[in-house]
Amino acid sequence: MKKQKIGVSTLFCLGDPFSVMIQRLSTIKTKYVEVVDDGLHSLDKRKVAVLKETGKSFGIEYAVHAPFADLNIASASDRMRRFVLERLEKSIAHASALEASVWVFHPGIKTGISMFYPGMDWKRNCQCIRILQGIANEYGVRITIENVPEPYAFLMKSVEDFMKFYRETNLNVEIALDVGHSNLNRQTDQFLRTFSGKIGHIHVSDNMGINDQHLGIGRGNVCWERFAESLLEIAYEGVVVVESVEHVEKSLQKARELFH
Ligand SMILES: [Mn+2]
Repeated sequence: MKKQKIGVSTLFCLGDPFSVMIQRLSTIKTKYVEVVDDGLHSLDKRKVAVLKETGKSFGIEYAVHAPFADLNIASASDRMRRFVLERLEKSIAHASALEASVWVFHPGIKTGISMFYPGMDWKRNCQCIRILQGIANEYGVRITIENVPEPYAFLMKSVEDFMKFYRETNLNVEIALDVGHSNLNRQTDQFLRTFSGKIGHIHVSDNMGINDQHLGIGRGNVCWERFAESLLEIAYEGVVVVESVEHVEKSLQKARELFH
């Protein structure tokens, strides 16, 4: 059995300057890092160069998490959606420059006027995903779409949402299964059963089943032993990225014990 690759997301230090995050990467013992392309760490040419240098020195492989603050691929405004796609294309280009093994992005979210135009936001969400898939193909980047958390008005949170997506589009974009998020709608097992061959990336963090707390592994009510067993059953071969914002080193250690 191949040993599962364990990584860490830079989400835990998104509040720190980019230079501090780079320092943390050199001390944290992991060879796989998912860079959050947002906030103080929003990528540009200089930051990509620093990451590449750091990657070379420490033998780190990267994933990139798309920017998500204020970016809605299902926006009701054409101009806003154009801007969002432009921003996301930049992120894909940076992921390509970093030779990232995967680019993770969020689906769209309903707006204050969605109720007046039933189905429009869903249509725009799917159109934008199609465009992103096309852009990513040009850059040679593999993309995965993340199941996002309750109680927000996101368009793709549940197994049913993803089934609808695959039924109505002929896209085979893989899923970035976020186990913290699927713990909130109690669908972790169902996600694994329904989409066993379509899961291309995994985020792990813990919570008490009510809020998306991004706790350390084992500090919430996720049944990690069962999840680890399920990964073996579906012969998952992607990376497991720790997305906790506390007890990060301990979580990495736990993940290494769990997923092997
Ligand atoms: Mn996530």
